[in-house]
Amino acid sequence: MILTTAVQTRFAEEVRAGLTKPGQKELPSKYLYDAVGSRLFDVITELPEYGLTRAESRILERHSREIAARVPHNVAIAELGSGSGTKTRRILDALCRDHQARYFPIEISATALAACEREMRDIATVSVVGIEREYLDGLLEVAARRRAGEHLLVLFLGSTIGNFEPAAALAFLRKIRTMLDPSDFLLLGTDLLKPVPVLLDAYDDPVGVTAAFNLNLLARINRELGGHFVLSQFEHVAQFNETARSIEMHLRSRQAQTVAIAAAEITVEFEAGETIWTESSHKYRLSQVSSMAADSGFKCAAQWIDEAWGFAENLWMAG
Ligand code: AVI
Repeated sequence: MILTTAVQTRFAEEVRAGLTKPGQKELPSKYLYDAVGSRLFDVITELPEYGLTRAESRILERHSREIAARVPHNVAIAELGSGSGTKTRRILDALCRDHQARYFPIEISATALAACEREMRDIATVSVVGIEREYLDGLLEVAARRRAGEHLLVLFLGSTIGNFEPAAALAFLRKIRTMLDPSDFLLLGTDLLKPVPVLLDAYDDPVGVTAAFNLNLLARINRELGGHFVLSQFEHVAQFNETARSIEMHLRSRQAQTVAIAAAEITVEFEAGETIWTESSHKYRLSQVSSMAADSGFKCAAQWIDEAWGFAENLWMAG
């Protein structure tokens, strides 16, 4: 049965727009994360070829105390896209060793919020208030709940910022800045540029987990929108875009074919070899990270780097 909630209607509209636009067909990467996609992503983070998550965990394991020391005691923590909250635990443990704090995980997935609440349950000094919203709406709500004299620390980990196009990333960071007071902070994870073969392995692993993660988007369209994609007729492609310094995921049509998608009211023609662009993951130079801070109205307060993989955790101050 095909449900037509507001969310499904929006999904159908975005699929129609992306697959009927002239030139490069595309699908928004946010739709990679349904229940199946989120689980596959969790497996990706464990793959030997995908070092990003382990690099950030190492930084947080080694430097949480230093991060905590730079942030005022009277702080509420808001996390954009908390996932299950495992990495955040390290920061909360350090921040709330001897004083109380409120933690607001912001997530569109109720399941992820519940997992996050479970993960933090036993930190006696932390009270968790889950916010089931899109990132910026959620942050607006947290800012509105701020108590007198309370500072805000916003967490945006995992280099999810890299999944935004550069102009959109800047607009997003500027919007965050407008919601903060000068003595508030943003802790931002950024994956650094590294040799192309390393990136290609990370986004096209030999076990095929990333391929399954990408192909699941077509399976999701079949499940939720009455799509007729034959998955074996598409293949996962990871390629490096030198100009954008981003690794792109595509789904390539193995042959000329036509695919109907009922809820989107479209029939899409594919040429043999034609691709659907499903995600970009931008990789940064340190100078770019500094420019992003300045261009969005933040000041770099501190930076921790994992040299083994190439990942920077950045503490930016809003003032
Ligand atoms: C969530 N995001 C930071 C991941 C990345 O590395 O860009 C998503 C991902 N796509 C393929 N593998 C991982």
